[in-house]
Parts: sequence; structure tokens; C-alpha cells
Amino acid sequence: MVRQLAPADYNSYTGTLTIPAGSTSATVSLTINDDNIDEPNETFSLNATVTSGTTDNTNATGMITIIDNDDPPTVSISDETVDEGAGTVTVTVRLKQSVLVRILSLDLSTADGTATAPADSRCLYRYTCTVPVQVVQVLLLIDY
Ligand SMILES: [Ca+2]
Ligand SMILES: [Ca+2]
Ligand SMILES: [Ca+2]
Repeated sequence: MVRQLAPADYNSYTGTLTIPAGSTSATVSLTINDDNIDEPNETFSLNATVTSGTTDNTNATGMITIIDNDDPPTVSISDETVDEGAGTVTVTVRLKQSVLVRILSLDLSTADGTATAPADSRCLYRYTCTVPVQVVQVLLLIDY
């Protein structure tokens, strides 16, 4: 009997295999599924239990490694236009062309253009300022 369960990285497999007398091997074909996720190489195992015949061992395991073929995601930051009176500006850090399966950490910093910090920040007309850098809100989105 052969049946396949829910597919993901590979299709699970259950079946029986016969190695004929006079032979030293037989093969089984397992289905590997190509996804679009940048991820570490993945492994699964094929396990066998001897149900008839005489062998030195009754169980054997083979490890299958699936080598990832997807490029890592590209990071981009949105360009924004904001009114001076808005107080804050929301900037989007976006990942393109991949689905995130690992946590991605970014260090963020601002750099002066024609605007300078902190003079052009929201602290301009305040006597005290406790915000060391221009405040930005970051929203991490994922493009599928
Ligand atoms: Ca995969
Ligand atoms: Ca792929
Ligand atoms: Ca992949």
C-alpha cells in the first residue's frame, strides 16, 4: 500500500519494498516540493523496518537533505512625504521576493539631507527634548 499525506517540503510516504533474491538494492522515489521560501537546508528521514527475511539489523534510517534554492529577500525602505505639522512619519521597511521564515533584525539610523536633526525634528519649539533621534515608526511588511 502506498499513500501520500499533506504536501509541504516533501510528500510523506508509506509503503512496502521488496529486494528480490540475488539483488543487493532497490529504490524508492520520494516527492520533493519546490517552494519560494528562503530558508535553511531541510532534512527528513526515510525509515525502514525489516518485516520478513533475515538481516543483522531490523531497522535502518536514511537522512535526506533538501538544499534550498531560493534567493534571500531584498530589503527596501519606503520614500515618504510628510507635512511638518504631522509630528511623526511612518516609514515602511519591506521585504521583497521572499517569505520570512527567520527573524530579521535591522539597525536603523537617520542621516541629514537638507533637513537636519534635531532642528527640524518635532523638538524644534520645545525647551526640553528627550528624543535623541528623529522618531520613526517602522512597520515590517512581507511581499508574497
Ligand atoms: Ca522548503
Ligand atoms: Ca525554491
Ligand atoms: Ca526554499
